[in-house]
Amino acid sequence: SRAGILKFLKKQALLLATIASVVLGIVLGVAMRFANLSKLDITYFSFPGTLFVRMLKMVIVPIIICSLITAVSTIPKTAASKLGGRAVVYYFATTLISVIIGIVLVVSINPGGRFAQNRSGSLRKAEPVDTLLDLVRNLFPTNIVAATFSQEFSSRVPITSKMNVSTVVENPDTAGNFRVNSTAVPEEVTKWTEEDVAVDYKVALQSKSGINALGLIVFCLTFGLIIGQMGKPGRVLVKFFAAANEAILRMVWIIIWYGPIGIMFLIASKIMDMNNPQEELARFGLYMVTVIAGLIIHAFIVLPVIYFVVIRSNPFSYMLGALQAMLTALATSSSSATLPITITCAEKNNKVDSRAARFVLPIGATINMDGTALYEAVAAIFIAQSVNISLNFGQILAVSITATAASIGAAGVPQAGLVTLIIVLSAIGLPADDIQLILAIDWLLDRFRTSVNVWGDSVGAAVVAHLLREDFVRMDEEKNSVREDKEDDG
Ligand code: DAS
Repeated sequence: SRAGILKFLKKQALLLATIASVVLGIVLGVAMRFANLSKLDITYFSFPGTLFVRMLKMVIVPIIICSLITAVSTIPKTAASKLGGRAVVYYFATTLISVIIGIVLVVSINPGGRFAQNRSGSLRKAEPVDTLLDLVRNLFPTNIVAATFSQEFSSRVPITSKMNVSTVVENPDTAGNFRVNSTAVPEEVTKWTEEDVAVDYKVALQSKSGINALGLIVFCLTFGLIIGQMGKPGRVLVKFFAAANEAILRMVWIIIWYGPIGIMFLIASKIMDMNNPQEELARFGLYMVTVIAGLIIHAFIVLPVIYFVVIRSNPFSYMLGALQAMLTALATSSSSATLPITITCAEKNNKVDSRAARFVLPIGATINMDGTALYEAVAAIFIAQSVNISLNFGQILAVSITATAASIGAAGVPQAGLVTLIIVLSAIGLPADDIQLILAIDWLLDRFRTSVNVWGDSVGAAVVAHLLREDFVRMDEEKNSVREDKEDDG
């Protein structure tokens, strides 16, 4: 009926606007390519998109802090450990499945077999030990807030020999823009081409490990558990964080309405920024097909089946509720930046129990990356294929284990997966510099895998909430009876 359609349109207005903004962004980007703007002008053009990402990042730290502390401090210890246990099993199982899908596809399609390529560039050895130690070290950052988003730039930032690290002051935001402080002159920036920049992976790797939500998570979980157990003196803190959480979520709601504009400019400016898309597509066609096919299988078959088997309701209407977050992930290439919207989608649209959502989603955004794991497995084997190295079973097993670990280690920021791919490569004896072979197309695959990462987290929230539903009901009953007792007393 007409009224029904109108009601639907009104309810989904934001989602529809977001879908429209993705389409408009693509059209605008393609059209603006004819204007041949310089890199610097594209940076100006993308300003509204940059603002969107900045707004999201602004609320990430408070959101991680408040939601994790609230999640674990408001439930009994036994429920908290059950929640944690179920979540970890979910993260691990789905990541492993996605890695296996990736391996099966890349081995059978063999996208790298068509062109054996000689290595270019010097061989710089990656030290896997360093990377693993970094991971553990980052569980305990010296400054939890600063560590979360300090020193942010991705491996895609051109670091020339003329520059030192301090000259790049701000990450290329997700649109791939970067800013340089006064030590480098703007003309120099506009003159850079892919050829004359050397990407220093080692530097990128170190700076990546500076972005570290893991440390914040460890801190907040411990803190939340402690104040939950403290009894009366802890109660004021529990209430404080719960109230702060509500306030932040309202703030996110404002940011969400700016989303469509931000998303449109992020996508348009990225398309304007592409160097030579035809060549990239021709060279990486089959490899891209392999990665994207894997992501589609995981997102549209595996995760929905898991959802259906556990919850017995329609996974695709759940997906509709999470779509806003998935599109934001597509535009920002960052699970962390998307987190505020992922939480809102789960709680508001999909009515997932907030105690589960606030636990599963912030942790998931940092460690549960199905898309990244799949991508890393495919990428590593693709590289081996294209340098004519055939892998034995043991090496493929090593790929699956390290790809899982590398996806956990990757931060939820643009192209983090490309950097942690070094771990996978070194497990099969390939040099770190080989990531150069797939660098050109990574920005695009990054967007798709990030979207799948966010979808995986969203399904996880629903699954874990469902598994704990009886515990939650019991907790609510207990809370109500305590309240009634109090009222009786008064
Ligand atoms: N872009 C990522 C994310 O935020 C991780 C990756 O690079 O794979 O999920």
